[in-house]
Formats: sequence, structure tokens, C-alpha cells
Amino acid sequence: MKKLLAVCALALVAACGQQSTTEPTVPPTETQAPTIAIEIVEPWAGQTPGGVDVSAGYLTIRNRTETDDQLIAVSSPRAARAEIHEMSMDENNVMRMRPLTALTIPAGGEALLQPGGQHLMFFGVTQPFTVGEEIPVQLTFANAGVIDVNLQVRTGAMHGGDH
Ligand SMILES: [Cu+2]
Repeated sequence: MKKLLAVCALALVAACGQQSTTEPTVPPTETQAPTIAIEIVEPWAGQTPGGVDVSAGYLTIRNRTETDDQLIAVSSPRAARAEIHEMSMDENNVMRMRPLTALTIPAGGEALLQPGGQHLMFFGVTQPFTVGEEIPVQLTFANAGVIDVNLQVRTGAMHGGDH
């Protein structure tokens, strides 16, 4: 029994030793920039004037890691439902949009969500999005997990100007 305990203790020491060898890549003094896996740039949403109950959100998502990540879910307390949308021309040159189940942000790259292209889509907006306010949104990534962002409401493209 005593021998078994000794073996266990050794195993623990070994495990600890292993862990500490992987740690120097994240020195405690440099916790700011290197720990940001996903960077959100300039998030905004279109206002919803006159009883409009849908809006679109735009932002740039930068992936600072060396692994592809995917945006897999969107939600907001200000919308009954939120989706990731893509716009594209159909065979009749008509702009169509379709929901995406996942949007890939390539390793070291970025995804642009902007008017006329990919965007976040909010349905069931009951309390209007008013210019100047911020809409809290939760983005869920396959690797990075949940990231909270605030979309600043602006005039301009509500949904790439169409809908
Ligand atoms: Cu849309």
C-alpha cells in the first residue's frame, strides 16, 4: 500500500512538471493582447424606424489563433431570433440571402460582415433599435466560445438596402 502511494505521488509530480513546461508561452505579465483569440472590430446594427421588426448587424471578426474558428450561433435579448446570413446573386441576378449554420473565420484571417454581404440578422425586434444606442449580442464560436459584443445602432443600410 505504501508503495502504491509513492507511485501515485510520483505520477502527480510528473503531471505537474508536464503542465509547467507548456505554460511559458503565456507569461502572466503579457495577458492583454496574446490572450485575445477573436477580435471584434467596429460592430454596428441598422436602426429600425417605423415599426420595422428586423435589423442587420455588421462587424469584422478577426481570428488571432492558428486554428480556423467558426461562428455558430448568434443571439440578443433585443431580438426574438438571430441568424447568420449570406447574400448572393441568383441566376436571375436577384440578390438572395440565406442563413448559414456556420461562418468560418480562417486562422490568422478575418470575416467581414458588411452591407450587401454576410451579416447578422435580427428578427422579432420589438423595442426599436435607436440611433446611438448599443445592442448587446452574444456570438458563439466553435473554439473561442461565447463572446459578448455591443452593436452601435446607426442610420444607413438596414439590410443592404433591400428586404
Ligand atoms: Cu439577412
